[in-house]
Amino acid sequence: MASTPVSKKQKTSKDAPYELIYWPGLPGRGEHVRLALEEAGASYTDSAHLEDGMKLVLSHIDTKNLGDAANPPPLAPPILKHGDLIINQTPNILLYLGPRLGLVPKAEDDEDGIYKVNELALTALDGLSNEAHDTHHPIATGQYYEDQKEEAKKKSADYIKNRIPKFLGYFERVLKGEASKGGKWLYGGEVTYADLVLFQCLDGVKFAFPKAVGRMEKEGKFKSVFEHYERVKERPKIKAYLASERRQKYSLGIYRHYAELDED
Ligand SMILES: N[C@@H](CCC(=O)N[C@@H](CS)C(=O)NCC(=O)O)C(=O)O
Repeated sequence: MASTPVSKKQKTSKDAPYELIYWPGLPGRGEHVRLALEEAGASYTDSAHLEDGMKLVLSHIDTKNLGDAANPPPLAPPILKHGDLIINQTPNILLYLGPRLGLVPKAEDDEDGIYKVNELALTALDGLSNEAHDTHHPIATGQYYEDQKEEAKKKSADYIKNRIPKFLGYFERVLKGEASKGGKWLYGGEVTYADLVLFQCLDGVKFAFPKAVGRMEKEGKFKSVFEHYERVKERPKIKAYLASERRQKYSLGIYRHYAELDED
């Protein structure tokens, strides 16, 4: 393969702190990045806790921003800045951080492991984050929930009946599968960022639909998934983070609790 011309190489100082740029005031998709950084004990700044955090986010997604010589402009947060590198898209950020934070298998032990971890994270984000958002905004992201309540009710009923069980059932199989290497973690017998993503997604869905998910937990069909959730929650650094002020409360983001959308 031809080597990259020096002028096109991205300079990234490994000593630079990670900078998470995300809307202040809610966990949102930024939480997946935070959990990875927290689990690894990495030092990072978070616009959620900076005085001008909102301005910083807006400056990156400003329609006048054309990016720079090496970085296209981001469309939406979360955004990660690391030295001269600026990237966005949650799973893309995790793909970048995974090897740096020790949250994917080492390439020398498992060359393709990173792609397995990424597929698991993408699957959790598809079904338990993106689709969870669509339950309260099934028609238009730019319109109020109140203007699409009827459709949201229908969407949520289907989400509870068909989609949550489908995705929890999938992760139940993953944890029972041989590639999990023992069923403690999703892949390869060690914690990876996919475990953190699934934890955060399930935490959000539990918040949004406490009755439906509570019932599913009691029924015992997805026992391994709920045990996995508790296992992630009890990891010392995650536990300390969740108890800290850095962990923000759910608000008007992806995961919203509207009692009328939950089951009776
Ligand atoms: N696929 C992107 C979605 C990014 C995204 O939708 N970000 C939200 C906040 S969680 C946002 O600000 N969206 C603005 C918009 O879509 O107009 C990712 O995973 O990062």
